[in-house]
Amino acid sequence: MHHPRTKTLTLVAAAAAAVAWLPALAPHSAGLIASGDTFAVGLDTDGDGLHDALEVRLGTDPVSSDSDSDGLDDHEEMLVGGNPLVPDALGEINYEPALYLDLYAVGGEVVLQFSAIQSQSVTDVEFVWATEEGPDTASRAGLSAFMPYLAGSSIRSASNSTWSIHSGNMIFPASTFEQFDSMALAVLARVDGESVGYEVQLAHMNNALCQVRDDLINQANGGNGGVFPVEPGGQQPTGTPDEVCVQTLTPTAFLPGGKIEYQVTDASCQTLANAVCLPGCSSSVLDTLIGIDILSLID
Ligand SMILES: [Ca+2]
Ligand SMILES: [Ca+2]
Ligand SMILES: [Ca+2]
Repeated sequence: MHHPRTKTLTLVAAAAAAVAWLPALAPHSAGLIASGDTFAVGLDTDGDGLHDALEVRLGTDPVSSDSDSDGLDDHEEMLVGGNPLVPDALGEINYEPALYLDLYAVGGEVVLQFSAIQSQSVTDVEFVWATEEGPDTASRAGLSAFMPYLAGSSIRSASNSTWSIHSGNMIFPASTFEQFDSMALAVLARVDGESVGYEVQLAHMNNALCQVRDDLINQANGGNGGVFPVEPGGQQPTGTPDEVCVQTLTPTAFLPGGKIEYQVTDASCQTLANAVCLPGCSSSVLDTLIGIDILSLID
């Protein structure tokens, strides 16, 4: 009989590891503006594990843990590859070791949420970082370098009772992310013995720090890529829940250092739930964005 081995995601700091690979914390010059009192760091109103600020950007309902009422909560759907806005058949969900990483900013802080779904173990967790300055900046650093930023962690059962979901949050000064035009951050781990990774790509658009996504959730609206301002409400304090630009991003060049040049070949804002259009969205057609595929840099 198979006895699953259970090992918690142990977040233990090695002694005083150097953090020199983290960018120096320059003065905050780019001016991420808090979007009012709508969002707070760490707020998860419906308790599904996804912070409110992430939910408005994904188009999921921040006050309903299961936006599409299919029995899988929104956070678990992001991990198992379901669509949190379209009912999925529970019996057809294929549970596999997986990681998920996402981030948002409120005021001067960037919150990084990372999660793993596992049946046996999560080991060898690492965060990896790359900037536009070249491939040698894809420093591979131990988890310990991030430990000063860890704000919390949790473990809960998945809908499939032999699986569990590990989550953690880290909080960084926004200035850490403001000094590069484009960068990428990834989490790597061995989950149930398999090496898995998940990355987020960041780029500036119209002076707003944005996350480049090729998986905009509400693809029923025709989106197949686009950007979210990292801060809900976008760069301007509009009083609106969030801003988004649904773009068709066409890779036009694969550059050294894992960099991918995309051209925006179409851009518009349709009715992504809870979001409004990023100012300048339609005029971003023919713009180029540089994304960095950090996972390609590290095999
Ligand atoms: Ca939530
Ligand atoms: Ca659901
Ligand atoms: Ca679903």
